[in-house]
Amino acid sequence: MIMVYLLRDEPFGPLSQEERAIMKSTMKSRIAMGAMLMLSLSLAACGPKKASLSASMTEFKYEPASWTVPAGAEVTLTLTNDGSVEHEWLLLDAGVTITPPFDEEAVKESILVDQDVDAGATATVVFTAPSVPGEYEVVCGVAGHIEGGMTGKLIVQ
Ligand SMILES: [Cu+2]
Repeated sequence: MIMVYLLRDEPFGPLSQEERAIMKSTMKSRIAMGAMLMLSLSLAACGPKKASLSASMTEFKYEPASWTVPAGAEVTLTLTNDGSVEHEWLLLDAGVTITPPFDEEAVKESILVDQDVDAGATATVVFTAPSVPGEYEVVCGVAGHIEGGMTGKLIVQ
């Protein structure tokens, strides 16, 4: 009402029916535009975060051996096996740590990501990072490799 009065030639005169109608439709379109702007901003803010990680695998380590990702991010992990035997990148659920020897059957419910890579090969795996921040253990499940030191950690922030 105040804005319309200020725009009028006769600032303090009464509003005609036509002026009321114009004011009403202007308000409506402004509200619609505002709602659309807020929607597009919230969509941009809520889109999935993305992270790209990589690791080289050799006997018996990951390089690097720790990776950091935002919670819930869509992660693209590229694994290159620069060693001479098969290696794996297994991500374990929160609170799960492995005491060798590795028994895959015993922890299979807790394996979030399981990627094997043949010697000399490269593999890419896409997964969703855990939604709960924390440190998640990564191990190579090939017999004897954890004992050899082939472990890492995924840090979720
Ligand atoms: Cu290995």
